[in-house]
Parts: sequence; structure tokens; C-alpha cells
Amino acid sequence: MDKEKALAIVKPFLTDARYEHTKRVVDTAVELAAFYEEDTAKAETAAIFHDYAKYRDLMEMEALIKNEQSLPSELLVHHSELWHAPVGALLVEREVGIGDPEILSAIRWHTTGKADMSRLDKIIFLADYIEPGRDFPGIEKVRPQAKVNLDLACFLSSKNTINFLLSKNQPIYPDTIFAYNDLFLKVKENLHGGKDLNG
Ligand code: DGI
Ligand code: FE
Ligand code: FE
Repeated sequence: MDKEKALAIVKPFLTDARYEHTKRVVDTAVELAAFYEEDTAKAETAAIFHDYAKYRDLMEMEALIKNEQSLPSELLVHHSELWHAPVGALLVEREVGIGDPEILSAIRWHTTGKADMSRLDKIIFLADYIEPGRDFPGIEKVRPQAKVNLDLACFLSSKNTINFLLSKNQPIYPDTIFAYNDLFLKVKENLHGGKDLNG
């Protein structure tokens, strides 16, 4: 989809700050997609719409999770912050008419990740985490890995998110754990002796 048209569709659904975040995710995702020889047009569209449902009414999202087969009801016992990703994928398909399963997958899994993420899934997951406006604890160890080892960068961001959630006494959504374990197996060789990475 044309970039300006897509941004114009998403803008009314976002706050100004979230729209600026979205544009930085777009730039970061397109840069990563070009670097890893992925489809930059798909990365651009997925990034533009990744937070499409961020400000949807909680009751509306709850009803969708209860009624839609494609949305696991398990989401309801987890923090509503997680809902916008899978609900967003559904609404982007339904309301915007985006049918590309790779784009919808990247939107769907951008918050938790999952096991066996595609490269596009990982690019959006990581771009959302490292866009230049982000300032998470430990992010300085993740950014330099983005164009060195995509799995390692995703692993470190997953690990940081889990650490953050544990420190806040929050439950961890199963796919967040599945993403962490899957990425761990992919990068474990790179962790040996990498003391500087274990922050
Ligand atoms: O939508 P954004 O703010 O751009 O970023 P996001 O979609 O990655 O959402 C981040 C929030 O999601 C952050 O507050 C941490 C939370 N989160 C991620 N994984 C989990 C989680 N929250 C819970 N409770 N459980 C998870 O597994
Ligand atoms: Fe999000
Ligand atoms: Fe985001």
C-alpha cells in the first residue's frame, strides 16, 4: 500500500506521540528489511499498522477476543496491553483490507513474539523495541546487534521484556516464553563468553 495513504489511514487511530513512534518504527523496520534482503514494502506496511488497535475501546477488544475464533480467549486473563497486537491484525485485515498473511503475522506477534517467527516477524518485533525514541533499560546492548545477529537482538529484547515483567510482578504470556526459548536455542552458542551480552 502507498506509504502516505497508509499513514493517513492509521493517524486518526493514534495519539500524536504514538504516530511519531509509528513513523520511527517504519524507518527502522525498512532499514532492517533492506539490510536482511527482506521485502521492504511489506515491512513498511506492517510497521505502519503495527499499533493500529493500540487505543481501541477495551470492551470492544474484549468482545472480539470472546467471539472471534482466531483470537485465543487466554488473552483475557493477561494484561490488556497485549490485546492490541492480535486484535490489530484482525482489524487491519477487516477494516483496511490488508490480506497479506506475512504482514498480518508481523502485526499479530509484534508484542509477545512467538516460537519460529519469520524474518519479517522478527524485524517488526525488533524495530518496535529499538526505534530511536525508545529508552528501555539494557537497550544499548540490543541496538548494536540489530545488523549483526537478528536472532540475538530479538533474544535480548525478549529477555529484557521478561525481566521487566518479572520485576513488575506481571504474568508472562505463553508466546513470550515460547519466543524466548526458541531464540535462546538459536543464539546459545553466541552467549558463551559473551559476558557483555548478559546484562
Ligand atoms: O505497543 P508498544 O508500546 O509500541 O509496544 P508493545 O506492543 O511491545 O507493547 C509493550 C507492552 O507490552 C509493555 O508494557 C510490555 C508488555 N508485554 C509484552 N509482553 C508481555 C507484556 N505484558 C504482559 N503482561 N505479558 C507479556 O508476556
Ligand atoms: Fe504495540
Ligand atoms: Fe509499537
